Amino acid sequence: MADVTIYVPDIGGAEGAEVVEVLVAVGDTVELEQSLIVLESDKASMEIPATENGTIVELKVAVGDQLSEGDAILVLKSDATTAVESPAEPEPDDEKPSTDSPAPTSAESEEPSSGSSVEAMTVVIPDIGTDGDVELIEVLVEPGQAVSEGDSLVVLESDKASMEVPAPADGTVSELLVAAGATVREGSAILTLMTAASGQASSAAASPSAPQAARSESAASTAQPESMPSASPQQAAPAVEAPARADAGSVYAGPAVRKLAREFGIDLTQVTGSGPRGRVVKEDLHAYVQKALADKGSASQPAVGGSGIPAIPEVDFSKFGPIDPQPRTRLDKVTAANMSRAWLNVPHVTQFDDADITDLESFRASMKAEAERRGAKLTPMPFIIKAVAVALNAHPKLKTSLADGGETLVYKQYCHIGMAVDTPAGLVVPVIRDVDKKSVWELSAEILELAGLARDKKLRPDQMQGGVFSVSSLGNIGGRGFTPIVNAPEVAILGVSRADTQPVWNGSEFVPRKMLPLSLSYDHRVINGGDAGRFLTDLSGLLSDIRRILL
Ligand code: CAO
Repeated sequence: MADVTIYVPDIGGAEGAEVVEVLVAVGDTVELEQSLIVLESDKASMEIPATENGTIVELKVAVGDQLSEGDAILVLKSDATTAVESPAEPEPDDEKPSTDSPAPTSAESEEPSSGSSVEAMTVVIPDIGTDGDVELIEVLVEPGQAVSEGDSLVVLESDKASMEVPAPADGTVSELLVAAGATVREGSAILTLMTAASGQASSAAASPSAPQAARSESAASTAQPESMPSASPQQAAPAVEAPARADAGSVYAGPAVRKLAREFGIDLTQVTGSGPRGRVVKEDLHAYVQKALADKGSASQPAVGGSGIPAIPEVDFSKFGPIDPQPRTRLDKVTAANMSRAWLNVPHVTQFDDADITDLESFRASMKAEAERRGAKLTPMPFIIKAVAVALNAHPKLKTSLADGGETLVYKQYCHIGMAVDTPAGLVVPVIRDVDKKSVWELSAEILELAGLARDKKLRPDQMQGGVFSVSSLGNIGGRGFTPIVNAPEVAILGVSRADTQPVWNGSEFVPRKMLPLSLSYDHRVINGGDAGRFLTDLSGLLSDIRRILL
């Protein structure tokens, strides 16, 4: 990895612009375009971005310095590794594999007689759909191990799920650059892979499903992964996204600070700026959040719900008998935090109904042979999800979200539905897109695929985002009913329990009918009992006579 000095670019001829904020520190990993410092001239303030990904090794400026174009700002260890980090002495032309291929060092390359060479490729964490740090919980390979493109290299655990980073190309692991327990983010280098190269483009770029990896300078660009598309993480609860007040724009703060404030839901007008001329700097936001957390009970807390709730006392259970304390997975802890946040922020009401699915079950049984022919598993779930989509489109309020601190209700013209999946690592909610446009067969295949990916920790972040409503089915497990917690910022969730044959009065006699218990929890700030009742009645009707989903 090469040391790269970043200089002040052309700042419109401004001489002696003052450094009013240093946004990074030595040891920080920065990404291309990430703001490094804020300069202020007599005309404007401007943020100077990183010109490449890397880790900062030296800061050459401090707040108060006067800088002009060409002055050094900092030195970073660039992630843009060359295939040859320190090129070998020029070799005689007749020994080179080809005139435009990089000359490999003897330590890092071999030259098979075929004329192909071996390149050292630094594999980095691809776009994982989150701006923040994630924990690397497992390293699945070791130096010397041969891997094929797509083989899992490491396991990450973000606030949404566990995910595995696949090898971008065939090769042999030469060096591990991280260990389990490390905190990483997009762009962090994880290992060096020796890959076969034929003097052409780097193999990282050649693979469409490869994660973003540093490439040789001979290829001179970076691959954007398709397997990990860029997507902003879905907020688990509205408290984090509480909008800033309308007059926050008049607060003296740079874009990076505004972005951070938005992410934490901090009203900038409430923050006292400690920078020059009252400018709000990052440290002010940290101090503000710390104070808000400390001030339990204060109404000004930005991201903390349920203020003033007394904590449950810690108990030393070993006093009563043998115990076995187990560390919880990050996914479990984040799920717990999201559940508490949704529970504390959303006034929940749960409404119950039983859908008569006797005919649906007969139809499903009659389709068993065809399902086997198609290699499908036709459970009640695809019918339920399909019926939910039809009912949601008829009752669009059930798929809205609150915005602008409750001033606006956002109606969504798409119908992506989340499905809770129970996995050994914890609860995850993959999202089935455009349910209203898919057939029951398609949904059945997708449910099977997403549940499999969830259990194998292979869901991509974008496969867990964008849901408008969630369904949580415990039908395969059992139980007569439960009250699911709304997956905020969604406003409603359907709980499905185990269908059972019950005696149902038909007006003259009791008849055996297969009844499916449904429970609809909803956010009473948005949905009232009438809305929920009409939705649930329609949904039950659709499930009782599944032909109605065609109407
Ligand atoms: N009533 C009776 N039987 C049901 C049923 C219901 N409501 N729902 C499913 N079943 C049956 C299926 O028909 C299947 O039986 P057969 O193999 O005899 O046909 C069996 O249960 C197993 O189903 P499945 O779990 O393989 O598939 P599914 O489509 O019903 O569910 C999924 C898929 C991913 C939703 C489910 O596997 C799962 O993970 N559920 C747990 C979700 C959860 O944890 N929710 C709680 C979240 S809050 O903590």
